[in-house]
Amino acid sequence: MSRIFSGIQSTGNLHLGNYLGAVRNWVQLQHDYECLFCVVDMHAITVWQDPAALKASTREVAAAMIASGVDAKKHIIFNQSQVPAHAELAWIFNCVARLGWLNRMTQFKDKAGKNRENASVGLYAYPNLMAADILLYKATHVPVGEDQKQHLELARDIAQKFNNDYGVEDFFPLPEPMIFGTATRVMSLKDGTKKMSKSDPSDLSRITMTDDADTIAKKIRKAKTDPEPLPDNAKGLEGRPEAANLLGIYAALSDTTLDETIAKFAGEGFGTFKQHLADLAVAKLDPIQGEMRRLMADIGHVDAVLKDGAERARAMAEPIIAEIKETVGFLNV
Ligand code: AQP
Repeated sequence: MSRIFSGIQSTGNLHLGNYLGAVRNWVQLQHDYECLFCVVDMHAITVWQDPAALKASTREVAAAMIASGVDAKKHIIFNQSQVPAHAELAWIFNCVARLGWLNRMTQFKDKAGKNRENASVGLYAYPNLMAADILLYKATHVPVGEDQKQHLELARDIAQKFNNDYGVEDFFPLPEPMIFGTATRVMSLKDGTKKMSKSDPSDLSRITMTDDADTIAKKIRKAKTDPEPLPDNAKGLEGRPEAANLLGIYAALSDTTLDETIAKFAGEGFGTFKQHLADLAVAKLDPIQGEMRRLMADIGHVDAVLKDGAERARAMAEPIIAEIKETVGFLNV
C-alpha cells in the first residue's frame, strides 16, 4: 500500500490555510493510503519558540487533526521529537545533501530575510530534516502545498544520491508530491500577495482555528479588498489578488470550483459577499473548533493519542534506521 507522510509545525496560530491546504486533505487521503501525520516540533524550533507555548501548540495541532476527522487508530498521529530516528537520519542526510542544493531553497531565503547571518543552522538544514521525516518511513506520497514543492524535490534528490552513493538501488523510494486543486495557497487577509502564515505579525491577516464566530466575521469584514464589484469570470480576477483569495476561500469551504463561486457572486459588492463568506466560514469551522475545545479540555486524551502514535511510529522507523546505519557502515557491536 502507498504510504503518506505529512506534517505541520507547532509554531502556534494554526490557521485556515493550514486547515484548507493540509489537514482537510489528509482527512480525504486516509481512506486510500496508510498515513503518518506528524506534528513537526523539531522543525518548529528552527525559529525561537517559547518552551511552554511549543508544548501547548503541539497539543493544539494534534487536537486539530483529531477534530477534523483524522482517524488516529487506523493511522498515526505523533510528534516528531518522540522518534529519535528523525534526528539520526537528518544527520546522515546533512552529509548526503550538497551545500549548493540548500543554497537554492527559496523558503530559507524568505524566512531568513535580510538577517541571514543570524538565522539558525537548523533553519538552513530544515529541508534535510524534512527529507528524513519522509524517507524514514519510505513514504511514497507527500501531500504538499505549492510552497513545499521545492523541498520535496530536494528530498527526492537526497533519496537518489543516497541510493547511488551506497549502491542500494531503490532502497529509498522517490516520494511523489500530491498537490490539491483548491486552496493550495490561502493568502493573507491583509495582503493578497502574501500567504496566510502563522508568523505574520498581524492577527487580522489570518483566521485561526481558535477564533470564535464574532472574530471570524470581524476579520473577514476587515479583510483588504478593492473598490470594484466582483467579476463574472476568472480573467476578471487578474490583478485583484484579494478578490481572488476571498473567492478561492469561499470555493474551498463550499467544496465548489472557483468558476462556480465566481458565477454565484458575479456583480456583487464585497459587503454582501463578505457576509456570505463569514457565514460559511463560521458554519464550516464551528463544529471542528467545538471539538478542538473539547479535546483541549481533555489533554489526557490528546497526550494518549500522541504517545500511542509515537510508539507505533518508532516501531516502523527502527528497522529502517537500523538498515540505513548498516548501509552507511556504522559499527554496531
Ligand atoms: N497559506 C497557506 N495556504 C495553504 N496551505 C498552507 N500551509 C501553510 N500555510 C498555507 C500548509 O500547511 C502545512 C503545514 O505548514 P507548516 O506549519 O509546516 O509550515 P508553513 O508552511 O511554514 O506554515 P506557516 O503558516 O507559513 O507557518 P510559519 O509562519 O510558522 O512559517 C503545509 O502542508 C503547508 O503547505
